[in-house]
Amino acid sequence: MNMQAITSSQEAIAIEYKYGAHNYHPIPVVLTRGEGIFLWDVEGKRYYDFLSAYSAVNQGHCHPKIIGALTLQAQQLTLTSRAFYNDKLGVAEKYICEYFGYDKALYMNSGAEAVETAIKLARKWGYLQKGIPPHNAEIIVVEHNFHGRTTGIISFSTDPVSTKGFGPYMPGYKVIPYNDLAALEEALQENPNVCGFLVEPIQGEAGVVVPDEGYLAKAHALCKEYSVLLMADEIQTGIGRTGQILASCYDAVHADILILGKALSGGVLPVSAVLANDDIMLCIQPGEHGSTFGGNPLAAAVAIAALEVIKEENLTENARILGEIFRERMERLREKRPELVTLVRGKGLLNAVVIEPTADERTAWDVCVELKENGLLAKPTHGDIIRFAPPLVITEEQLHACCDIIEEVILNF
Ligand code: IF1
Repeated sequence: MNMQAITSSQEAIAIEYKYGAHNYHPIPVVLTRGEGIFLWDVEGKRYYDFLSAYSAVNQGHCHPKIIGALTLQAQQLTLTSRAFYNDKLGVAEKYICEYFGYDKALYMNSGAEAVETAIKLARKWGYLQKGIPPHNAEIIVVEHNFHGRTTGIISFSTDPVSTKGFGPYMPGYKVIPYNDLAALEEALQENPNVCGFLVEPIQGEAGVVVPDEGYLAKAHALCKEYSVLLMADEIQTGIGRTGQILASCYDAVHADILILGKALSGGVLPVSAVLANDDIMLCIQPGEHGSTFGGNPLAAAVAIAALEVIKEENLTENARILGEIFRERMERLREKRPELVTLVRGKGLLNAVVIEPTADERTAWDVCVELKENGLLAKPTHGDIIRFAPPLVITEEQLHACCDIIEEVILNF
């Protein structure tokens, strides 16, 4: 039986509604092809992608080099499991370690899997190296964090939508305010059994919340003082997105545990990784952690290609330069409609605009539907925040064309 051909967006939406779980509320557009910064719907209409699958498609959709690596490897060997060695994993481990400056890497699949891996690693280090009594390790996290959707990770979420009805929750976490060094120091002082501080250098899902300059560096200094591991979740902010190869670089911070995902594969398949030096990574012994697909040859080949593209095409610098231009244009727009556009913030090409609801209760969602009608795809978070994050391959000319669309919609909203 051949795959059923969808002939209209309406048909696709109906079939998903009938046969798919209702765990999302997508913008009503049905996509069938992607190339670079562009997406096409089933009816053939072209859109600028300003979400990049939540920063998984930094290299642009279906990047030829990444697809080439995928298809070549796919015809050779896709999966061995870690029961045996293969000729690609070691190469990808060496490549990513040298790329980011760590002794060792542990490849997983989804971002949440990598975060769970980092949590297990920090706890193991706490027991073996710091001498924390068994089952007493605590990890400090921050308000409005987003690190994934497993039952373990939502145990320390502060978002009721992510947590309600999914209990019981995993203990061993302390929630403090983001961007608050006094709160971090107090949490470190009050519990000697803290093994890690898990934090996003810029909070993505919370609405691109950028902390004070120096926050991460001072947080890392406090962690060192109290023998606690800084665990940087760069799944969304990493790999060039914020105008540095890692957002941690804005504070010249080299996290003790680095967590990557999303653009690590250029959006081609799920690849994530945890990086750390030997004194931490070797706390996990053979047989103590893993996954069927973690570090498979296909993911290994794709990850190398995805990281090479970032360097070869200077995408980090492009994000930094075009991000400045984007925020400048959005600031000018805010000055024209200050009652509607109340805030513009971000770093590189990870930006957000806050939209006040109108008197007739139209919201950021309605702005995004209008943007879709005008050929640009974005999606709001937390009701009033629109995240704007195009693939890093966007040109200055294309960026201005997209700003023109956003301006047209906002000025006529
Ligand atoms: C959804 C959010 C973004 C992440 C950070 C870990 C993960 C994510 C900083 C987990 C994933 C995704 C999940 C996706 C939408 C998107 C998202 F709105 F949900 F929060 F980007 F902001 N750390 N973020 O951003 O990685 O397991 O998904 O591979 O769940 O709807 P994952």
